[in-house]
Amino acid sequence: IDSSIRDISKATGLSIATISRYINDSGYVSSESAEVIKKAIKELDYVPNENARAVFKNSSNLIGIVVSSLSNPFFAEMTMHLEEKAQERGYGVILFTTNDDIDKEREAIRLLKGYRVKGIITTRTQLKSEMSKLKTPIVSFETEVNDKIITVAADNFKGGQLALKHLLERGCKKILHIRGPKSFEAAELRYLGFKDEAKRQNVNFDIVQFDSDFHVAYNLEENIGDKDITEYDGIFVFNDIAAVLILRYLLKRGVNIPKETKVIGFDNSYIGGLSYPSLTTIEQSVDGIASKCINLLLDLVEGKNIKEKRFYDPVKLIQREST
Ligand code: XLF
Repeated sequence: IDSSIRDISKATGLSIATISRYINDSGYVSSESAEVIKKAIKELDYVPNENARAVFKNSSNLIGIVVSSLSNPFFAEMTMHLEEKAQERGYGVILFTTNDDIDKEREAIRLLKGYRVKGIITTRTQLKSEMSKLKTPIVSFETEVNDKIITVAADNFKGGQLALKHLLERGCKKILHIRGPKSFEAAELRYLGFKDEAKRQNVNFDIVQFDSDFHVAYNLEENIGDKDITEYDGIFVFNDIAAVLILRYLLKRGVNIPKETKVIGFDNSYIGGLSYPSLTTIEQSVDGIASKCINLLLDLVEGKNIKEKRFYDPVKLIQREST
């Protein structure tokens, strides 16, 4: 028994059973007793032991969030919104970060099951087969796990198309795409959209492949490899954090942005507004996406049957100084 329930019992002279019934709303308590207990709870500043409750009900009022990394501002913002929206609907959050490491992700899911969370939001999960077997409701951001699990994502393909169109409109002729890791489904779709539009417009572009987004700060040169990226006049980078690193790389080499080279990112995370020059980008609405993830997950948790399994959030061009 929660030790503070004993304190309430002592203070009120009522039995532990009566107090538990009141707290767990699990049986009759006379209105006089309820008043007395309520007063004691306030005076003793009693907070129920959520662990004990979870064990008792074999469930909690918590959802799990498994996020790639908080050092990428997009995911930091997304986590903030997810927590806020969960709270608005009466749920708390347990957070794990994985750095896109499969073993860390597996361990996060195992622990979340142990915490008896009601549902889980994953971000670009790499554990498709494990996710398919999970009994807990899931909403997957970006990765399409299977045709039963809900995926929420930006319209990444369309975003890639918009990026190419914008570079052409700004007069770019020699174009480069900094492509994200192939395991990021969203980044792949951005590349495919960019390629699709390039084909339609009959233009070519080169590619530099990155193996990560938030570690690139430490091995940017290695990721860029032998290519002289200062030679290009238009560069589409698969996300904002990588794009800001590219801005810095080019500026250090004396490239004038946007005069000589125009750079466009993807996300519209706050980092692009802070950089100098500020970054043109394709916005994926982090607020809208977080709302969608939480509302869909909690609808599932609360027993709703949701037929649609794919939700693509609209994207839009945000033009700033870098183009
Ligand atoms: O997974 C993609 C790639 O990076 C994600 O949406 C992001 O754009 C976040 O920065």
